Amino acid sequence: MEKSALQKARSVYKPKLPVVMTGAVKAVEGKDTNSVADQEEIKALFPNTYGLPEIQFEKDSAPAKGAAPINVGVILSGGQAPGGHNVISGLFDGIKKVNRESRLYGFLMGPGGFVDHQYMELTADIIDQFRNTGGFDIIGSGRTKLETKAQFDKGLEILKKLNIQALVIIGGDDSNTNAAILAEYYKQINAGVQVIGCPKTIDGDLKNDVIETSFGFDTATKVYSEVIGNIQRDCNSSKKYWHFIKLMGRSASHIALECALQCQPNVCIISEEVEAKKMTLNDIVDYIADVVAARAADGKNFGTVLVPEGLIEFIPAMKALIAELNDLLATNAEEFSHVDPSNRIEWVASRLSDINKEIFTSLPEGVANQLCLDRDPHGNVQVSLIETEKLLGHMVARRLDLLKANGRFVGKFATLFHFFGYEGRCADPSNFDADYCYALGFNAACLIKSGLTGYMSSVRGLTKPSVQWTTGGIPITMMMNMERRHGQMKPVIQKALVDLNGKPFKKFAASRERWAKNTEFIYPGPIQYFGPAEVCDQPSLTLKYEHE
Ligand code: FBP
Repeated sequence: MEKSALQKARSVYKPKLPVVMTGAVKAVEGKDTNSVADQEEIKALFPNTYGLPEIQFEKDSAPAKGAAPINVGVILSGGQAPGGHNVISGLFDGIKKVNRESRLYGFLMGPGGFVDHQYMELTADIIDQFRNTGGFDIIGSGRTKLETKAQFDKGLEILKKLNIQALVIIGGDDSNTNAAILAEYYKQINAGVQVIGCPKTIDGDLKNDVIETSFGFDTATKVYSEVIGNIQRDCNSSKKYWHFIKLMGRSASHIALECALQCQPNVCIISEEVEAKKMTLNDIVDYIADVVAARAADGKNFGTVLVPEGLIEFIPAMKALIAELNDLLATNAEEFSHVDPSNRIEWVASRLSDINKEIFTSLPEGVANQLCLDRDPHGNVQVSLIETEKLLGHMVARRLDLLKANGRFVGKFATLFHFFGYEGRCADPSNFDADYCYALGFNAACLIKSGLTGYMSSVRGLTKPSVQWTTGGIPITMMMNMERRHGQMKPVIQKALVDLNGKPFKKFAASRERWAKNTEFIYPGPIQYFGPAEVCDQPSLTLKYEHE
């Protein structure tokens, strides 16, 4: 693999491991745990792994004893997130520290590789090529859902063949939910295989009281903020465009909120607030149009609007439409697949209830079509593919035409559209993510060595310098509740949406009127890997405000 100058320099970066992990550690048990809700149901579903204690690692002063080698398998699951390679290199170094003869196997292209026995051994040569790099290309990732007994049994065959004692699943809330189910199953059948999860997703929605953030959020939001900042500077230089910028993040608006805190745009929509205030699409359009008109009255015919990609699902009327579409398309999948693409909208409209038909047929054709596309394997609408930013831009233009006719808008409204998502998912991890991920992987090796299963690797105190972070394990069942999925109640890890009473949102809400009226753009610039800690090692503002 040919490397850029930056890649070469970056490959020798040594992640700053928490001090506690630099020598021998012992696992100290905390209190027994309970699930966040629905305790009785979760307990009944996880009789072998429910209620386990939290684990914290402490330095062990006892003389180090030699330990047998451990063979470990690793899976990257779901969307890419910067730092995945460092989780794997931390895990590799961790098991090699236990015994030089330990071996690490990577299952290829996600959980599918585990079920289909596609794997490769990750040797030191391979690992060294990928240290501190972005991407998941070391072994690839995939979205196959690991959920059936047949898959678990098939996977066990290869684990046994390779003498693997533990499987590490690096994934988001759904993948870690499945890790917990797998851990429970292997314990129940005495398979002799431990399962450990690691919290991954740029979306930032896998977090709670005990998992402070998912890895990748820090780097991805820094990449998006750099580009938003550049656009803002361009916009403030020519003063002639309104930029509508959609940001990835699935349902939650954490990414949009973090970018707003970093860049201070004129408008940022937060889906969770839209839902809480029961706002309609027209309410959102009116809000943006009023900001545009007020700035135009001050002679400012330019600005930026940040739109979270999941917005459409949070507008109550759209939510109801999507729910009916989900059912309609799931129950008539075969028939729908034969409908000529040019007739799809008509086919769908004729089968919807009157109220949803009215909304559906009022949408621009592109958006209506996008709402009918395939769902992902977890049943989610593929919100990244819906051009919400264009929908809003066009509707705001129509609204401004009306205001103009009434003499309430005196300016110009020229729009440009952007979507930032994929360009942030494989960036070289920031120092924060490089250190955090390496610690998560190294810590996973410690959890394995301690004989634990059904735990998520947990590294905390993340607003402090990384050497002061604390490490341990959290029983995954502790994060679970029961939710309706595909028409059935299922145990799942509770997704964290933006907390409207939390400090990050409050900081944003306290400033947004000023940012709308004035031009108070911030230009964060690119991620810095070398230089002073205040430039290179800062965590996200979301993390900082949540823990100050
Ligand atoms: P994960 O939850 O798997 O980490 O996915 C993150 C994400 O980037 C979302 O923000 C986005 O909606 C989705 O993946 C896009 O999926 P795909 O890569 O399949 O297009």
